[in-house]
Amino acid sequence: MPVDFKLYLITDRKQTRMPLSAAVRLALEGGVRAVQLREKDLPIRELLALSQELRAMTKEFGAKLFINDHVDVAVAVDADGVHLGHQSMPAAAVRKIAGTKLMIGVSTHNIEEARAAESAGADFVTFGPIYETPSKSHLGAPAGLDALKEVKRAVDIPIFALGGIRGSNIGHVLWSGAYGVSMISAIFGADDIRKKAKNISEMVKIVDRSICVQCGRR
Ligand code: 3NM
Repeated sequence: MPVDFKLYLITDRKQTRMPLSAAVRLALEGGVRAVQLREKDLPIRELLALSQELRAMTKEFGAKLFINDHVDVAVAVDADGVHLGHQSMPAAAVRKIAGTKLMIGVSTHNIEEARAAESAGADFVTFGPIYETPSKSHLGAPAGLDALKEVKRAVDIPIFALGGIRGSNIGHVLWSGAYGVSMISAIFGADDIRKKAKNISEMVKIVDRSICVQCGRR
């Protein structure tokens, strides 16, 4: 399945000032076309209900839905994919269960993890944190753009830059080899989620186009 999106929005209902589904709808209205439901502390039945709601909503917009960690929920709601972290089932095992029915994204933090994800059959990785971001301060110093460039040289699958990504640094990460960008707070923390999502989607398109034109990289 092609990775046909460049902006990958991750949820965190604790950062929105409205019910999560309302916030996701605004982001979709603004142009987001890939959403990862990442609500790690939700009881499984609530997660399932929210996943069903977001599945219906993302379909309305022709957007992809990924479920963090829960392969069973992803299959049950007919999601497009699953997003795996280091405590999730390994990507190779998920591939065995789901075949090509699910796309697989994997969170990575260094070259080794990115290479392992690629070998295990992941469709794409997130790599981060690129910049300081409060929720990941326990991971130590951010990886930065040089590390992103190294990961780009190490793997062929698409890399989504993650951690502290906002409008002002999208150009830097895409020019450093990221295929796309992934974010929580830049969109869900905005006063006007729809407007911010539109603004960031357009920025990603413009930078991506300029990269294509200037060096024919993609
Ligand atoms: N994962 P924001 S950084 C959920 O590096 C997450 O794997 C990261 O939030 C990683 O866009 C991160 O608000 C938080 O910085 C991203």
